[in-house]
Amino acid sequence: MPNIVIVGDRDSGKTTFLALLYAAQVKSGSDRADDFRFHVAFESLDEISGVFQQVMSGNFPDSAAKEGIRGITFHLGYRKSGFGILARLRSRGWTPGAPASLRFVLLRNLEDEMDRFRKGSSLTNAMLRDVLESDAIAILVDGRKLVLADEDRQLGAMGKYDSAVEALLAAMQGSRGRGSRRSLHAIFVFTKFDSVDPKVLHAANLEAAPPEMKKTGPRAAYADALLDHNLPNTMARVRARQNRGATFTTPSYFFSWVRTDAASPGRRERIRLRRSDGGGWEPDYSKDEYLGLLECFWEIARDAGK
Ligand SMILES: Nc1nc2c(ncn2[C@@H]2O[C@H](COP(=O)(O)OP(=O)(O)OP(=O)(O)O)[C@@H](O)[C@H]2O)c(=O)[nH]1
Ligand SMILES: [Mg+2]
Repeated sequence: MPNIVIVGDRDSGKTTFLALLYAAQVKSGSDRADDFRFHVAFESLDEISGVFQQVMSGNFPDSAAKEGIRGITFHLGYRKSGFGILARLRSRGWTPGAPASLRFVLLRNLEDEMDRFRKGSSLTNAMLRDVLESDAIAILVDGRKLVLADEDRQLGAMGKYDSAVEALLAAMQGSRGRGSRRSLHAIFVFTKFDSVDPKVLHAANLEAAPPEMKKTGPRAAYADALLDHNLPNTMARVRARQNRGATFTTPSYFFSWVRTDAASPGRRERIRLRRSDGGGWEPDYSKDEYLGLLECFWEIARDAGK
């Protein structure tokens, strides 16, 4: 089964991201439920449905829900090749086929994990073995922690995160061994993009919103302008041609945001709700980005299954 590892710093929006991914998936499958199968592994079912219910009612995951989720299995129905989910939603043309499974492994405490790995006492952790053998890595980048100046990055959380991610990528490549033909995919997901510092975007000469998904060139340039500065070691690793070990394919980029209502005395910040297409309410979030991301996962599952 193809594995995708999801990494993110503490408080970077990991749980919210998984809940919104689940929401996008449930939603896109609801009109043709039989074609689009989605399951969550038994051990994480409670947690994922808990956080799902929370975001569906406008709450960020609470601290009780934050701790549980570690691994999630999606079973994905296949679409006809060249027929994306966005097109499918428009036209309703959907070819049922054998479902593929995709397992997500959520790696938290990345820095501690990589410290241990560097000291050689790793792989006692079964999770880390799954991680090293993954086909893809989704790297969450906290939009609120993006900075302008090099000193800020080195002193702040981003610098440490950058080294930890870079170390993990190196380990994933190394564990593939020489001449491995399976490709490695890197997917960058900017979280909390609704609250990225406008000064940071301005300094990088960027618009407030990223170019739309189908404009892959400008979109990559937009993301790279932020990533090259904030995750320089990670980006160098992703781009490097390897003479041994696996090489990364061209990265994909997605942007996650929600609309919020500010906290008031006695009330936490809330996710704003909007009417959904099929009636009812859903969180006001970057749904197209999540559908694009699901599509990207499908492609990885399909390639890995070949
Ligand atoms: N404005 C805004 N805030 C967000 C967004 N996503 C997460 N947050 C805020 O970030 C907090 C942490 O989000 P979580 O999803 O719990 O983050 P996490 O990485 O799972 O946190 P830990 O499991 O504690 O490491 C939330 O309580 C929100 O306050 C977003 O898209 N927009
Ligand atoms: Mg969490």
